[in-house]
Amino acid sequence: MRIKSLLVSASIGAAMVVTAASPAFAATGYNRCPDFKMCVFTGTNGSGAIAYFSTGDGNLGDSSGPTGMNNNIESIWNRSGHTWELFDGIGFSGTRWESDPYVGHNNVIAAAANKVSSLRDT
Ligand SMILES: [Ca+2]
Repeated sequence: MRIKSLLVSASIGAAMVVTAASPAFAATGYNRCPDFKMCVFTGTNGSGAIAYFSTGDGNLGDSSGPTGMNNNIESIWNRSGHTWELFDGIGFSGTRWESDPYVGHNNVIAAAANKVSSLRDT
């Protein structure tokens, strides 16, 4: 009887692990952004593909770092704790926009939507 009892307990334990893991796979929108990162999204309101950075990327159009983000960012969440610069050109050139920390997530301003080609932590 003791062995049977232990098997039942183990079965319940396994089921609980599966349940607890499910929300992580169901993360959507802005909630995909890890702590302490600069997150960018291809769609508005945290939709579409996500990429996130610790220090930045001098050319979103090349194969180094995330791909598919060049001239394709529509919303951001700066969770880095630092101000970031975002640029229309590669190599931190051209029109420059700033992203302040601690202001939550937002769609980028219309002038910057689908324009950012490089970005960096200041
Ligand atoms: Ca650009």
